Amino acid sequence: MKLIIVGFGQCGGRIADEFARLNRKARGQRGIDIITGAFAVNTDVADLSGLTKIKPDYQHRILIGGRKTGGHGVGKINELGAEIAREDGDKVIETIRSSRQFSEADAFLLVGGAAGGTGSGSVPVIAQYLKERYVDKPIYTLIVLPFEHEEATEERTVYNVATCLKSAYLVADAVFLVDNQRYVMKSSPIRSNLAKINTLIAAPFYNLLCAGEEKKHKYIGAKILDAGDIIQTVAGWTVIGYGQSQISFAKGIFKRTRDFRNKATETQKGTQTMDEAISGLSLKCNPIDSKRALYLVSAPAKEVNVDLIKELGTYLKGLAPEAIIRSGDYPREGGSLDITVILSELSDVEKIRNYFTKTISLISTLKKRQEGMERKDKGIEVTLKDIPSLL
Ligand SMILES: Nc1nc2c(ncn2[C@@H]2O[C@H](COP(=O)(O)OP(=O)(O)OP(=O)(O)O)[C@@H](O)[C@H]2O)c(=O)[nH]1
Ligand SMILES: [Mg+2]
Repeated sequence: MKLIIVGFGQCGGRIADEFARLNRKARGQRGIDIITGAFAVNTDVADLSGLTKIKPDYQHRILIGGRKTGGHGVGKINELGAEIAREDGDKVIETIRSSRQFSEADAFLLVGGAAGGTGSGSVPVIAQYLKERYVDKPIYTLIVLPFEHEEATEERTVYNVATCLKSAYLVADAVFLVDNQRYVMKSSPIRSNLAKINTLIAAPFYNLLCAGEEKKHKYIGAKILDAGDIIQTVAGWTVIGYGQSQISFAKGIFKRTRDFRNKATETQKGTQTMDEAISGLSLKCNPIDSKRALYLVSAPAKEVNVDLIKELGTYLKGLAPEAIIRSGDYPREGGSLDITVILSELSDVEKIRNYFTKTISLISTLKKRQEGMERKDKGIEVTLKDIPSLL
């Protein structure tokens, strides 16, 4: 599958940069393209300058709202981010459309951090613009949720997240949810290392996008997972995960013997890897709530057999009984078994629901506070009114 990737704001731009790096890797290692264009859109000049893989010209790094912000961002006001995106949306879309490989793309992926201003406000607006213009290409969004400490210290954070998520969900074909906090737990020593987190966020997409683009016979699986399967699977609230285990040739775990013990270990290794993919999903959710799912198994050709794929299918069906499950295999060289899992069309996601509830109560608190202030402004007059008079 080939994507046009557009990153908005600092977070979005950096993740788009990471996808541009993945495309170079795909070209170098596999001779294929998975990204037909990588763009960064921002109200902040400095953030655009800090990118490394997205081409540095103005046709790939797009400054918006220059007049309104003086090139310094919108300071976490996502309504302003949205307003600027509405004003400059045509410029953004025109720039993307005139890129060389535009027509080759199967879908769009728009990326942004939900808690900021620029990305949070502009991802939904541009998604809507694209949706109105391109009926034949799905519009996906990838929304990054803030670290816990950001929510604790700033009321605005939760509000931005809720409004961004709701708006993106309304217009886009799917919302990939990515929780920054998950990656802190996984790699605590690099707590502040966003670059490393971005690598982990983009990594599950690598084999997934490559699998359907392979041209070399030996890398084409028995069951190819292509753009069509992905498009059929990805809808609404969506999470993605990735697991990997080393295949130990020395111990002969994956040796093709007829010994029943080898077969048992082989299946066990497969389900363990799938467990790892599920426990490492980009946002914690309950697989029972997903209505569509897919898994891709990448491993040396002689290690993947029909039985393993089937077993994994049964295993995933057990976890996500209501989901329509698609699958594929992707023969690779090397010594690892990699499994990518997508759970999609989730009917409930606790964390997202909480953002909405918190924001609703925040809005009523703000309203009360506002009323309180108005009363205070009127001073003694207001309280005077409620005191019984003797006259
Ligand atoms: N994973 C990841 N998260 C990031 C990165 N940069 C910022 N964030 C997160 O994104 C949110 C802030 O959004 P930004 O992208 O900085 O904001 P912006 O879209 O540039 O908007 P303004 O700066 O307010 O104009 C916070 O939750 C950050 O933790 C990054 O490179 N990777
Ligand atoms: Mg910024």
